[in-house]
Amino acid sequence: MIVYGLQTEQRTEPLGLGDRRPRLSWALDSERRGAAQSGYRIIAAEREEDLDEPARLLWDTGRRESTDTILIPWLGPALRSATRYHWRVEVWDESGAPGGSAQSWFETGLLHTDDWTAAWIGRDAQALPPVDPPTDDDLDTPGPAEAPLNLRTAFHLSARPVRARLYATARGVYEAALNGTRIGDHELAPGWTEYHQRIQYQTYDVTAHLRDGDNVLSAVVADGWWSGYVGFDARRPARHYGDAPQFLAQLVAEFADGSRQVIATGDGWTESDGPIRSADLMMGQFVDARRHPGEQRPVVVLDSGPGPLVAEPDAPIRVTADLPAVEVRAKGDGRYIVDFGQNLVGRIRLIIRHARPGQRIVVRHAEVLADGELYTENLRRAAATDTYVTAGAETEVFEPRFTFHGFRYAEISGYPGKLTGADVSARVLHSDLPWTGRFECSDPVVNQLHANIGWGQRGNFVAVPTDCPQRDERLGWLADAQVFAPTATRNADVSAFFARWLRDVVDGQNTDGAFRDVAPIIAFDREGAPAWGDAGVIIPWLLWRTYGDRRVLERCFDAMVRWVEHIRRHNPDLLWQHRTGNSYGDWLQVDAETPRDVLATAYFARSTEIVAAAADVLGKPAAEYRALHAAIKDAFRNAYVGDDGSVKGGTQTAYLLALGFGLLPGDLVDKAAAHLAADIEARGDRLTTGFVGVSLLCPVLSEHGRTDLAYALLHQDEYPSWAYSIRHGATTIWERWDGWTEQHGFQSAAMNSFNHYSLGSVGDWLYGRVAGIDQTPDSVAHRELLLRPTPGGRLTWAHAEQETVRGRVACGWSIHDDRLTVTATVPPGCTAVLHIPTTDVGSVRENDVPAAEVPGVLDADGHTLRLTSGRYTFTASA
Ligand code: RAM
Repeated sequence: MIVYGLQTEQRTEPLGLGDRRPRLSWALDSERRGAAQSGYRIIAAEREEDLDEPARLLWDTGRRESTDTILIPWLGPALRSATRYHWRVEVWDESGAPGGSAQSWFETGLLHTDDWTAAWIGRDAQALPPVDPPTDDDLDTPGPAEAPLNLRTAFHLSARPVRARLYATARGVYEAALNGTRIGDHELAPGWTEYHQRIQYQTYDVTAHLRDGDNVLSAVVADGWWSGYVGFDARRPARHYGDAPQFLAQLVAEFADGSRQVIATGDGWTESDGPIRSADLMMGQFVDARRHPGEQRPVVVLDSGPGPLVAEPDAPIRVTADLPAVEVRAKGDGRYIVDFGQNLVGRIRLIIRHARPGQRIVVRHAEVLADGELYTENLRRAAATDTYVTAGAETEVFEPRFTFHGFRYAEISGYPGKLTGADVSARVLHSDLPWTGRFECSDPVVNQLHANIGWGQRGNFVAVPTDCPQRDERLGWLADAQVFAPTATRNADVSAFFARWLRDVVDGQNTDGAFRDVAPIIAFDREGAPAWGDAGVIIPWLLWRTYGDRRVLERCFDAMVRWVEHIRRHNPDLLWQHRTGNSYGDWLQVDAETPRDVLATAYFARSTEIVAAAADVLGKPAAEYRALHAAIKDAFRNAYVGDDGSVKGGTQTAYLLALGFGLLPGDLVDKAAAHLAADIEARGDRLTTGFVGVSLLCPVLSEHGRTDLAYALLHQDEYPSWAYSIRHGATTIWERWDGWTEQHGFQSAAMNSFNHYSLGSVGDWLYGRVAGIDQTPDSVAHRELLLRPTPGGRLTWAHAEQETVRGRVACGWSIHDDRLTVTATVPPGCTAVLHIPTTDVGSVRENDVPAAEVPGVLDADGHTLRLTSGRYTFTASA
């Protein structure tokens, strides 16, 4: 057996961990059928070499008879701040023989308030020429952003440190440097959280940056989410959090003789102008490369004390790819339009040669073209324009650092000389979550759909799960996140990312128990709408099911209960009609308005059902919520469901909610499923679902024996469909089915993003049904897989893989000449229920061995095999 993928608090070797009782996990791999862990031992020490010295261990669990491999809490001695802990896990296999070992480490951050000596620093506004106060016009016309802070301090070290860490954060977004060299690869740090509640600090290993003698620590801090434009609130200076950026940092150097030196923000730091004249996430960045840091002015030291600082618990934003231009088109008037072939999120990198000083290069961005020119109307107030004024050096590189754009095309004007593809590329940035999924099939359009979903996920997981990355919005909309989250867990390890964002969701809850529409709260202070607020219940449950994260469920549980109680309190007849916030219904549906109370009540039932299930998991009383769930179902049935299985409104989404959330009595299920199918068929195999319904569409059809229809929708390429957008060049998921149509061209620019992940929630079904990876309803963290490879449509094969917390899961199928082949990988310690979609159950074999006799097959019953761990390849008649 191989032990691999060691994690501490759902991250690999985290530096600057804030948890005092972090949880340790590992994954297992083995080709052997039936491989499983029967026991483990964890040992830990402060020095790596001490792991081999039993007397020097800090913690030793001894051999524990246990199959547990995930999220095992640290029960060693209390962790000290700023300390690295090495740990090793040894496992025993199913026969009790040694089964392999692996080791990893984590390092704590500053765990105690009094570890901090740094103070917040900022610009002394008095020292600057006066600026006009904002007028009412500023509310309508975005003004230029504030110039970033250029901060520095010089210090002397009398030796090279043996170890040095920088702990830093900003109210704004920052990049730090030591002796002129950038530190780390974080982008837009510290990311975006509900700043009133907490700001994340980052930890960097800066040992190699420091030298014996004089050193300079510097930082550039721009507005970011703190004081820049956020959402569609155009106030300037923005008053969401603060008026101007601030910085806080503490560098701790440790020397061979055991002494320490701390350099912290506070008195003695200075501030100056720099080449970046303005930088804003939405507006863009303006750089005048002729300008050098000028006169150094003292900073002001703001409130001391740490403020609400927390260690960054999940992966930072990073640049993860560099896409070359696929086409550079000269417009003949000094402008170029560059196509990167992919709608992406990030910024461009431009190389400029032999410019004269003072030449002004302007870069604008757009997702799509109209008549060969950038179409920017849908960006609304986001100027998304970067400007670079050349210094006049032989070679200059322009890459804005404190902004990001959603774009496929860039228009570059003022470029000196001839622009070629070699001089420009697109830097892709997003929260750098480990990519864990792969899906592929025989149909290129479906593969493009999967790629579009993946790009939508990358581009919209930027600090928080956003609705869109390009216009003046980019908010953490709850419904978007909720419907897409199951797909997101397939593609990437989103455990720590969502767990962190859920803190903002929970903090946003009002005193009446209402979650909101967005988190962090910007612009909307109202109560969450049905399917929006419910994310506060649905996502913690998903994290439990997918990752086995009980702590996040515990942490959210009271808030989940309060949400359900909030709805019950205002809707005593259990139909959710009051306090529905800005009830959006089945947002962006196609001519099929689902009654809002039907949708709301269905979600009320779903959230209540989850609360009951979560109570069970946490050992809390569940009966009340189980009874409430049954009562809501009754109310739903009595108010909305006819004896013929019809559901009020008769829309696809009305049926999908009733079926998908299990709200119908047994005798009406088939009838309702028939109504659903009939509606789709009557429209020529077309969908009408919006954001909310679409996430249930294909899964519910499959669950009710109509995978054929789900495939028909998957392959449909007339409007409205996924493939329609692909036929018209989409490389991401559009916000609206009719973002652009042959008949009407662009939808209203007031709301028309070409990179919204919600309608991409079908990705979960591609993995779960087309390729066939799922888990049984009672399984947690893939302990018992449900593998249902499902041939259909035009496909001749499909295959998916997922790196789960227990190990790698794979499932796939192919059909050639009436022969069906099904492959499955089940990680050690897991079992699987595998459905073989054959016409002849007697024909199922591995090599020449009949299914029931195949080693590892625990049980064979008709189309269904129960498997122990291992890798399998079955063949059968198609
Ligand atoms: C739009 C957002 C988001 C949606 C809300 C209701 O502005 O883009 O996708 O959740 O509206």
